[in-house]
Amino acid sequence: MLFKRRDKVKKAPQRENVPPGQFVTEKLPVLTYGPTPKIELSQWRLRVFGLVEKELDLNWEEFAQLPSTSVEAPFHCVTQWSRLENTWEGLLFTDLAEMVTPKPEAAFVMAHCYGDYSANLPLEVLMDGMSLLAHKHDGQPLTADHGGPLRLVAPQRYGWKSAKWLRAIEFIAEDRPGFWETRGYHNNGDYWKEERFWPELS
Ligand SMILES: Nc1nc2c(c(=O)[nH]1)N[C@H]1C(S)=C(S)[C@@H](COP(=O)(O)O)O[C@H]1N2
Ligand SMILES: [Mo]
Repeated sequence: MLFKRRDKVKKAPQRENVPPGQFVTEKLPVLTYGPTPKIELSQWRLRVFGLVEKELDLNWEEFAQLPSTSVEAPFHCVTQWSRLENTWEGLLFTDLAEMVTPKPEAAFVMAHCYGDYSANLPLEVLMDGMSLLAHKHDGQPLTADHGGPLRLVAPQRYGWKSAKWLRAIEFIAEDRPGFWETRGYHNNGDYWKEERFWPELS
């Protein structure tokens, strides 16, 4: 593997307790809407576009040159399972932001995926120092089912925001709902606040 390892390990702030309404599991279940897209590494690209000073369009070799950082973080799915200990490895979102320089108007990010899926997040959440573009989980390259070759991981939100099979990152000024956010899931998805579904549905 080409990925350069960094020494530092980021740790998501762990609270003693599991978020309300969640149950702990040891396994990492697969949760996907629709089929797992087939992505050839030779065809894979990551685009970074929108409100940035410098857009990017990287192939896998280019992506693999970028610094890789380990992050330890819990993973909480809105369907109520939580896997508390996960080690993700990849490009910290803060490092990506340094490469592209978001414009002052950029306030939100849309993650676009191979297949028909997207997820929106406030830029501030992705700049939390532990959100990353991950290519490894618990020391192993991400399997296709878990979003390989590359997925977003936003440890401070429910799992649906951690978009698998990342294809593009778009910096935007006005918030827009993603795939599940247009289908009844809460726009924000903070698991400590149990922001599971549209307020009018609960
Ligand atoms: N592209 C894509 N990303 C996705 C999903 C999906 O259906 N498609 N499901 C989301 C949901 S609901 C969860 S809980 C996590 C599950 O990740 P896992 O399958 O690796 O456990 O991926 C999220 N990312
Ligand atoms: Mo989920």
